[in-house]
Amino acid sequence: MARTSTRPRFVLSVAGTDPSSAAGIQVDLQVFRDMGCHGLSAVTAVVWQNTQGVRGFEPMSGAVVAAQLEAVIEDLPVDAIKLGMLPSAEVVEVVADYMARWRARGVPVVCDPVLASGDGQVALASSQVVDAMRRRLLPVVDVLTPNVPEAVALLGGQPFERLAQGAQALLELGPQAVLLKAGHWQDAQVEGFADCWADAQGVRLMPALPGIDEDVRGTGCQLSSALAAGLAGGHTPYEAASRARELLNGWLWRRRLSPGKGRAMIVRVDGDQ
Ligand code: PXL
Repeated sequence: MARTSTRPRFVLSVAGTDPSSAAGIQVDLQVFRDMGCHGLSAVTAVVWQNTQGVRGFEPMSGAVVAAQLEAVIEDLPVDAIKLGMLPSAEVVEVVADYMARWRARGVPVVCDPVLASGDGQVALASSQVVDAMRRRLLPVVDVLTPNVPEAVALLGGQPFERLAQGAQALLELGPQAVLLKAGHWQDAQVEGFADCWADAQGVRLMPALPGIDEDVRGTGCQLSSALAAGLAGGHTPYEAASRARELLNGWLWRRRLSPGKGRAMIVRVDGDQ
């Protein structure tokens, strides 16, 4: 970690739950622990799901989310924040207000805009959520980490031809930086690069990492959590993003298992990184 202080780092996840601990808050807390941080959390939705998919969810009210965030902000140090599933426009607005308060204290905010289940089968947010994110949340975010379908939705349904164009257009919605995840996007294959970074310095493609030919649950949650933990440790946003991509790639290679009847997930039983 870049910081010399010995005070433990505290990272807050504001996200939905996953009883199978492949995604959501349960995995975010494991990533924070993996990276030497103490994890804090505020639940935005209780989701019932397993390796086969999302079965349903119950959104928390804005007041319940606010009460959880108030309990944290009044009491504990927070060095970075990761936002995951925000199930209603009301919750987005409450969270945006708290993010503005934390950022005024210098706390960086990573936003993973979860709009659908990882397999794309179940909508986890409505079009009102997308509007509220554009209006209220994106301007108070340090790093936005969408995949391509989420990026298209945030851009009002407007498809883009190149990743760089999409990342630049998202940057214009207000975040300080964008990590646009390529997934199986064709640029990634053609140009030998994966993922695109945009910030005030410009837009760049990030180097491709050794791919795995399997669809694994919870990768977006873990990437954004690792990025937030890197920021908590004092890394610059670009360094934290590069490091998070490499860590996730290592976890995919070393810890990928299929314990259930559905998609693979990352299983941590060894305590290493
Ligand atoms: O992987 C996206 C995601 C994030 N957070 C929660 C989820 C999912 C996908 O299903 O359930 C709570």
